[in-house]
Amino acid sequence: MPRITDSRIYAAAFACVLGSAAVMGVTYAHGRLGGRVRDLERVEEVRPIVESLGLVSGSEPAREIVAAYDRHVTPARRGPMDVYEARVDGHVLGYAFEVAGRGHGGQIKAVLALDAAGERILGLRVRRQSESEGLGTEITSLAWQRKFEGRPVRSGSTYGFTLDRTGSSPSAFPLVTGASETSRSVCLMLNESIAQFLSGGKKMVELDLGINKPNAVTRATPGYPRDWVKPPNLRPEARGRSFLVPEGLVNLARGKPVTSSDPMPVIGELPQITDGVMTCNEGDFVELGNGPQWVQIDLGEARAIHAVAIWFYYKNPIIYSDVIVRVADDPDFTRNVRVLFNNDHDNSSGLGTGKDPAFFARWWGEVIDARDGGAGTRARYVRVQTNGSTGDKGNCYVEIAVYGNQGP
Ligand SMILES: [Ca+2]
Repeated sequence: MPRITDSRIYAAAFACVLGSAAVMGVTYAHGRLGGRVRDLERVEEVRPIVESLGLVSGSEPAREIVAAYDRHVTPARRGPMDVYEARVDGHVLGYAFEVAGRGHGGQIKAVLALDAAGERILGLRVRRQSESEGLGTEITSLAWQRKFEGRPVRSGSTYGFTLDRTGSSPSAFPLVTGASETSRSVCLMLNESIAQFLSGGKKMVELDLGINKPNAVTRATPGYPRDWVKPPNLRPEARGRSFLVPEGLVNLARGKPVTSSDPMPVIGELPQITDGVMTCNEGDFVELGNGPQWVQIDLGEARAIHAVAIWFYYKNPIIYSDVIVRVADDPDFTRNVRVLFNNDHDNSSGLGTGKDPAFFARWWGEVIDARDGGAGTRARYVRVQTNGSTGDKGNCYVEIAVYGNQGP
């Protein structure tokens, strides 16, 4: 009997040992496999970061990719924004950060790297994308991604790139062949991230003028006036220019009182200029007398203004003359007067020569930049002046919106 007991004990012990060994074996294998998966995931995680920063060429073995990350890159914060700081020999080489946006077919993720001064792009690497076949392969190609290297991140007051089809300037976005929606998404996603980085990490968004809501505007077909003389300072059409502002701005002008150099308009009434109606049909516009005329909005109190959007009468192709936009602390424009825009190239309106370009009034509105480096322009009174126009309408205003912070 003891032998049976022994053999049972041995059998049980043997089974136990065997089982443990098997469990250990599986655990070991799983651990190794899991480790390898984690290693691979880590390589894929850090590869776009070190490649965009130019720390590796991309052809190195996986362990060198990871080693370059570990040696040079530290996760850091820029205000509320997560960035990767890269250092070489104790000096900051640059910063990389994740960018994300929605493309035509799904989400696009990439890593963008800027130099230490925040002036030029070091590199761009697309992480993954679910754009449709063909369109996606171009944005993941090294050739396309390398088109961004060395490009300036700001031109004048514009962050990032413009979707200018004819442009060959350094700020012209490298268009994706046959994919205007993808180009638009990627361009906007890069511009928003660049603006956020340059604004100390504060989230920046494209200014929403409300023109994409149904029937918000009259979609007049762009064209040219008959027998017109082209102003020497006429700029190309600027539709689709991305204008980035801090999140949460509102139209401070909506419903605010309007005064004018012509208190008795030929057509319409002054409150229509701030009533939020941007359509351009009969009865939607205010026509002032001939010659230099202005309209003025009192915001009620001084606010940080980031943009002034103007819709002149736009149903016909019209270029308004001597467009001058100013802000001041008092209604008579004697205190702290600042010029936001002036395209009076020959000083025919007498407020000084302006270097801004002439433009066609269009349904997408004219956005005047008041960001002033990011903090906005602080003022209570906004005055927009014109001196007639080329075309058949004199000084005709549809709407003026003033975008700024709701609070003080
Ligand atoms: Ca209106």
